[in-house]
Amino acid sequence: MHDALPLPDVAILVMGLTGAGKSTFISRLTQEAVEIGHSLESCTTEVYGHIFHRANGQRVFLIDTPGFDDTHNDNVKVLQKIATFLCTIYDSRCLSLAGLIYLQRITDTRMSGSSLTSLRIFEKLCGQRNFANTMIVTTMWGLLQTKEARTNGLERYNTLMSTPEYFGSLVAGGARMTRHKDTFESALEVVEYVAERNQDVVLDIQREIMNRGTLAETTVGQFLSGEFQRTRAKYHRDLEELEEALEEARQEQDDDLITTISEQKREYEEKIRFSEMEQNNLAITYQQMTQDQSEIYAQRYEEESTRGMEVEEKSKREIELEEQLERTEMEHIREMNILRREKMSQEEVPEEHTRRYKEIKRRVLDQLAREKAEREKKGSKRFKALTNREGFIGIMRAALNTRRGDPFPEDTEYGPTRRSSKSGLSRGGMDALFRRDSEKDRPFSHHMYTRDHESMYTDAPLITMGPQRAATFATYPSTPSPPVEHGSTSMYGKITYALTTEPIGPQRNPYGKKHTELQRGYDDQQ
Ligand SMILES: Nc1nc2c(ncn2[C@@H]2O[C@H](COP(=O)(O)OP(=O)(O)O)[C@@H](O)[C@H]2O)c(=O)[nH]1
Ligand SMILES: [Mg+2]
Repeated sequence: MHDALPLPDVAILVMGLTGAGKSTFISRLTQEAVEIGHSLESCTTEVYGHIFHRANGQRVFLIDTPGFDDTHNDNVKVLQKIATFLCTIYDSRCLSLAGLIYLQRITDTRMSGSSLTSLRIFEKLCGQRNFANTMIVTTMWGLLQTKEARTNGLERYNTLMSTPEYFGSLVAGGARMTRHKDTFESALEVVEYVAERNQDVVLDIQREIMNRGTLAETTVGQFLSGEFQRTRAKYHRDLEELEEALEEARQEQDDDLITTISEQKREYEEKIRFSEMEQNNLAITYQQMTQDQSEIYAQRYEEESTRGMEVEEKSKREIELEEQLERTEMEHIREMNILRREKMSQEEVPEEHTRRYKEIKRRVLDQLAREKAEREKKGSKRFKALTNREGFIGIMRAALNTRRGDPFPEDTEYGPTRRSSKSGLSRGGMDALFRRDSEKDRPFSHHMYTRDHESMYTDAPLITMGPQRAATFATYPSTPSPPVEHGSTSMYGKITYALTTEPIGPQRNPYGKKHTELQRGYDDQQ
């Protein structure tokens, strides 16, 4: 009976500096060009989940992320995008994180400033207790072509692994390090290892942003704030020196020097302003981040749906042509029969008639062939548009939709809610689940399963559950499970709920009832 439960989708976060080989790694595995036909302008500027089907049928979303890079100075924006993704999946429980992959080029002869910043950001975002869920993957071994280069590469590999400032801390915390051979098999090995461990990772940033509200207040946010302040302090020191030099130049009345120094001063002042602006961007709340993103995903989803429909209209035209062909043939046979019945000799069957028939048939067949070719050209797109409903954009859109509005309202028709990191599904998420089922106008129950307690169900309303109640359910006697109508799974710590519309047990539709009634309904059952 547990077979009815499909293996839940999981996500693996892939991070690393720009150019570390993240997109390439993912495309080795999914064997598709990673800049594929979805409407994202570029995979390296957006977070995007590429689907990989494991041999056991489970879907793994490999989450390609934009890299942190000092040269572009938009680390805050990148962090916002990654944080939005992470917090959305955590809050809506639409995907759980099975683990993390961090990519590093072995060809880099030294760890640059941006390499170190990127690595520190990764560490802070994860939190120490997730180091063991990380796979560090070194890339570009193929570029080391001489024996000497390879020896040096291996030496660097060991240094990276043993130096605390580099990957040493991660490795000491239980991270594994490996060499990627830039093949499907090599990528598969890494991903299978992570997927098989299936750790249900909750990162520090996911937990923190729910508790603390803004990105600035998270560990990684504080780290970046510190970096901004350090950089600005340096700029201010440089400015003071420039100020002194300017004073000297003024005394010496050296106009050229005055101009040069003044320009430099303006440059530094500009840098300071920019750094302040960037740091201010960290003050964004989870709610603000998701609001922007949910609009983006809604738009992308629309675009993809429209494209899917266009292709379907084309095949309607094909059907029309096929019908026309059939009609022409029928017509021809009918006319032939009439002629025969009128006892005209075969020789006398007007050649004109047959010729006309053949001509029409050829014309329709030509058109049909063109339509088919056209459709085949677009065929893969149509497939994508349709699967995307179940794909990354569809899932994110649905998850973000449940995020609209205040995820932690003080008061709802179900009663007061408390803002708590342990509160499980947000109110918005619950509302969305309930509304979905009330639309179907069927009594429904909740099917619930956990990692430890494989399967059990109850029709007691999910909405009344607090952490303790969920724990009670987890020990509730198990009952044969109905087929799960999938689509809404949500996780609550270790506990995963799946919603089913199969009527089981005492039936009621609690949607719209008051919190207290639901509570009583559940308590009566006990
Ligand atoms: N030789 C070699 N080149 C690679 C490897 N991985 C990535 N590249 C190349 O490195 C460049 C950057 O890779 P990309 O996947 O776009 O990096 P991303 O920014 O981390 O997504 C591309 O030109 C890739 O073709 C690898 O394992 N070996
Ligand atoms: Mg990329």
